[in-house]
Amino acid sequence: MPFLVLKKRSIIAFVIIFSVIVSASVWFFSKSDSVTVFNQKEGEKVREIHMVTGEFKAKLPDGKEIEAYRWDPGTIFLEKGEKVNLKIWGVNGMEHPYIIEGTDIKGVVKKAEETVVPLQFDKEGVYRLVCLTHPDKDNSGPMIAYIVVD
Ligand SMILES: [Cu+2]
Repeated sequence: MPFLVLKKRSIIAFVIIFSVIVSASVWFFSKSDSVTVFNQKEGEKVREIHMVTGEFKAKLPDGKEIEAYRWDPGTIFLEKGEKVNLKIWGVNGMEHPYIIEGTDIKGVVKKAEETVVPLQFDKEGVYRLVCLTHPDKDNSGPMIAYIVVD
């Protein structure tokens, strides 16, 4: 069966080409995440959603104070594929380092600063915007907002 006779060089070349294709597709599919941070083109209409950082405080009968930081509003809605600039105005709390779960979006919202987070989701679902300093009630939270993509 002469067609099975392959030169060692062509086998090596085949293996190299094959592994390049495999790693390229692995890279491509791992990159095609559910979210893309878009680059804004000039004159392009991008919807804005506004949010602030807020704080709830209460005094207990024993004089002890409890507090919870919040994103307000706590739920926002986006269409799948829609471009939105999420503008977060830092009011309460000095700094809120945040992530959006399921994406590589992260940053810090600071007091008296407006943080603009460009959003565009290719997959439907509910994504959580979480403050890493105040993620739950034991850490003056839960400072979690829900991004509903539909
Ligand atoms: Cu926070």
